[in-house]
Amino acid sequence: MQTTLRNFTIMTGNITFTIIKPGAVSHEHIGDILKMISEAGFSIAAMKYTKLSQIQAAYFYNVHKERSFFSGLVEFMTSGPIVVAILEKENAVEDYRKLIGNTDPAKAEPGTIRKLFAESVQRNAVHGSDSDSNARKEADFFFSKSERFDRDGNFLELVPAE
Ligand code: IDP
Ligand code: MG
Repeated sequence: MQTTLRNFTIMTGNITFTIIKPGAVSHEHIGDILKMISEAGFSIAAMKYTKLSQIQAAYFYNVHKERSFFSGLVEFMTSGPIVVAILEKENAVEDYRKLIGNTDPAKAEPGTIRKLFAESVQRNAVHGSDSDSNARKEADFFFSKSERFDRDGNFLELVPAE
């Protein structure tokens, strides 16, 4: 039997990383949110249903460790299962931040994911990377090289964004 080796696709700046947070999962909004992501032109490069440990959540939100909301955020993020995914699209980071809306749902534009599904600033339905370099770091934290694919099914190799 012959095995054909697929190519690796190298991406710079065309991916972002998202989490559907515990509140949105427990309220059965996974399907609605994935539909919005798909209709906005993002394709799924990697995805899993998982649950964060305290250490994983603290590491992921380490940049906020001095903030007053940090311990509450870690508690919330570990309170139930989540969906983590790498999304691929041109200009992915910026376009996804637009699609999810402001951190505070009261300030989010109508029609954004957070406006529709967030319960509060903390329980704001989804995470979206804030830069190309963080998108890559977050994608690397959750997915191995053999778990991410481009639209043709080739392995997706991530390289540092300039
Ligand atoms: P972002 O998710 O829009 O990038 P960040 O400022 O990076 O917002 O904050 C990370 C997460 O921490 C938010 O998505 C939210 O869940 C939580 N958070 C941010 N600010 C507050 C706050 O003032 N009170 C409670 N939770 C907050
Ligand atoms: Mg952030």
